[in-house]
Order: sequence, then structure tokens, then C-alpha cells
Amino acid sequence: MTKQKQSNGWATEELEHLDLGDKRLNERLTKICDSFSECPESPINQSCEDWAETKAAYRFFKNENVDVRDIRTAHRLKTAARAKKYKTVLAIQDSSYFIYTGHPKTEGLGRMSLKKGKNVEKIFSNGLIMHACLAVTTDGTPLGLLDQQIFARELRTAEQRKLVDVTPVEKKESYRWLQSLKNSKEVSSDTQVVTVCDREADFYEFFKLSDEIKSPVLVRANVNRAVNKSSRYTEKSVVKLWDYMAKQPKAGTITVELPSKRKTQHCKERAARSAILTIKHGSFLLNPPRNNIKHRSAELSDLLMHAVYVFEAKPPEGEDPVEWMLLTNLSVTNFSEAHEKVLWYCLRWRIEMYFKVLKSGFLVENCRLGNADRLIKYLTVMSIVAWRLFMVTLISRANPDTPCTELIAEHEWKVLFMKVNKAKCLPKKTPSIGAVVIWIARLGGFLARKGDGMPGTITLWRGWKRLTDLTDGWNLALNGGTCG
Ligand SMILES: [Mn+2]
Repeated sequence: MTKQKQSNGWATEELEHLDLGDKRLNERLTKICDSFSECPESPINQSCEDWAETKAAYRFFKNENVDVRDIRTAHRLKTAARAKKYKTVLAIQDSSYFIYTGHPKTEGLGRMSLKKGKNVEKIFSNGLIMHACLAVTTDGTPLGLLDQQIFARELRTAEQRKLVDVTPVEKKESYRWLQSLKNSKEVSSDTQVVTVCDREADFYEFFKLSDEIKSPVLVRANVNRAVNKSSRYTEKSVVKLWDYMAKQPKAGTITVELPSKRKTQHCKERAARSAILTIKHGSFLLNPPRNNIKHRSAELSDLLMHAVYVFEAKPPEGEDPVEWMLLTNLSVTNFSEAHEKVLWYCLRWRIEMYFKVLKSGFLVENCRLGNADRLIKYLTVMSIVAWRLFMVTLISRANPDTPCTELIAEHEWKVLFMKVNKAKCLPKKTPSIGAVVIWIARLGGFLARKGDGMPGTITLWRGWKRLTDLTDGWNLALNGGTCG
């Protein structure tokens, strides 16, 4: 017999606008989300409670009538509603590769080249690209996805690669940045939505669209382009962005704590250190690229942009100086406006953490669904579950005083309290999210000693899983633990 579980209802609420065209499908997805959020790192068959449920989950991902866009829309609407409560929300875009090389039977995956170094031959892997736009408050709480695209890359021929300059942006893979910018604009109301991207989004069309649809962006500069050119063909006395910004007066300094960095293909190792950074800001005209195909048919305008240049004037010996050039079309006229942009850009890291939750935490690359369409559905669903857990982790840091009933059910915090505190009586007041998250993490092995910092997402859901086992027991033996 299947035991009836008391769900805390987050999935029911999150998917309230879901319309897959069939009530039973809606209900099935809600159930799947609940199951996955209880043991997100397990394969489908272990996440689901019994064989019938497992079969139903597989059937759901196989069902061709399920349109992932409907799932995204439901989550997007809720995300937009959450965003409405804030004056400013950051829409952080980034792409990540999901590798399914070890699954030769999976159909429809794109080949991606993962070049290992100059002298190494190209190595290809099979996989999918996820481009996501994560809404985050300016104090760092993730609100959900405002946009998501998951697709298999089409390999370009050598001929196509040569044609890059003359390909209109709509035909390039970089179009996904524009698409997400448009889609996140659609949901904004009175809230100011600022799109934040890394160097990949530093291209003229992106800034141009941002101006056109009045949806501001903050992007790290990638190209040391000539700026303030008086005409498209000016050659003489052109000034490059970095030189131009170096000449601006110093606006102030900030001290930041740099986390340690592991060695990667592109960066050397770095020990954690505290760095004093100089901030400069300035405005310039961003000129359209000379070889843009659209010059043929349209007049491309210069764009008024603002740059915030942040650099470490005196790095420790042997260390690379920290340096960021940030570009925005929001006006930056003083130190505090410049500093704010730096803080916003620092929150871009949230999307990297989010992808990490999906990959190293939820192990979504281990999923063995037989073709790309099914994997895309699965990744879409897991993305919502991952956001939920990620948010719980972070909200406990940003707003620890919120009552915990915003996140978990009454019976859950009660069981948790009794277990972790080995107590016989319950407190009269609902505990805060901050307290509850520490308790959940302690179930997951977190020691909560001085200096342990805040628990990570992975420890947290290990605790979450144990809590689910415990509340199952609680459901069976209700009416315990109340005293006068
Ligand atoms: Mn990126």
C-alpha cells in the first residue's frame, strides 16, 4: 500500500498556473516535483516512491503532448509575481553545458567541442546547452527563472565559421542572449529589471536591443574596442576603451574579500585574500561594428554607455591584479552608483552556483532518458526544483528572520525542532527561517560550530531528505509532542 504523504505544498503553489492541457498531467508534474525535491540526487526510480509512480514519471517525460514551454511559463509567472515586490531585480543570464557523453544511446544530442589546449586535438562531447535567466534580488535571493532555453548545438561547418561576420545575429547562437533579454522584459512591471551578463554578452546588438526595449543591462566588457569614433571609418586618433577609462579620475576605493580559486584552463590558482580596488567611471559612445551586416540596410546608431572600471592598483607580489570593466546603459554619475553596479555584478556568481546545484548536487548529467526531448523536459523540471532548494539556502542568509512557515509546513518544523533539540516541548513562537535552516543542515551533518559559516546547498538537502523520512514517521504517529 502506498502511504499518503503530507506534502508541504510548495509544488502545488509553484505550479498553480500550469496548464498542460490535461488536468491529470498537471497533477502528475506536481507530484514529480514533490518527489524530486525530496531526493533530488537520486535517479528517477529512487526519487519516486514506488514502481507505479516511477512508471508514471517516465511516461510523463515521454509524453509528446507535454510542452516544456508550458512548464516554464507556469514557473515564470510565479517568478514575475515574486519579483513585483522589489524595486530592482537582477536578471542574470548565463549558459552552461550539460554533458551526456557516456550515454551513447541518447538520441538528438548536439556535439560540443571541448578544446583541451592549443596542441590537443578537438575533443567532442554529446550534450545540451542550457541558457538560463535567473531573477535575483539585489540582496542575493534567487526568485526563479525568467527565461530558459535548452538546446542541442548544431555544429557549424568550416565554411559557416568563416561567414561569422556576415551572418545576421538572429542566425547566430549568441541570439539566445537577445531572446532572454526580450523575454525577461515581458514580465517586468514597475520593478526595474537589470540584466547582468558576463563577457559573452559584450556585443553591439545586445546593447542596441537593450536601448530599444528600454531594458537596462550590466555586462562585463570583453573587447578593447575603439570608442567615441566620429565616423564609421575614422582611423586617426581613435581611443580604446581601456585607455579612455584609465584616464578618468579616481572615484574612490572599496575593499572586497576574494574567495580562493582553483586552477582552471583559463585562470591560475588564487588564495583567498582581501583586495583594495580602485573605482573609476565614465561615459562614452559605443559605435556599431564596422563590418556589421545590417549596415547594408539600416542606419546603426552610436549608443551612449557608461563604464565602471574596477582594478587592483597594488596586487600582492606574484598575484594577478583583479580587474573588471563593466558596461551599462544605466547612468553612472558618482561613486555610489558605480559601487552599486559592482555589487550587482558580484551577484552574477549566483547563476554559477545555481548550475552547480543542478550538476554536482542533483547530478542531472547522470539521468538516462533515451532522447534529447525527454532530457530537456527532465532538465526543465529539475531546474524548478533546484531553484527552490537554492532559494531556501540563500533566503536563510539574506532574510533569516522570516517565519519558517513561509518555507516549510507547520508539522515539519515541529518534527525538526524535537529531533534536533532533543526537546519535549515545542516553542510558543514559530521559529525563523534562519534557525530552521541550521537545524535542517544539522540533520545533514552540519556541525554548526563557530567558524563553520553557513551550510551549503548540498548539506542542506541531505538534511532535507532526512527530514522527509522523519516527517513520514510523524505522519504515522500524529498528535505527539504538544505540552501545556
Ligand atoms: Mn558564461
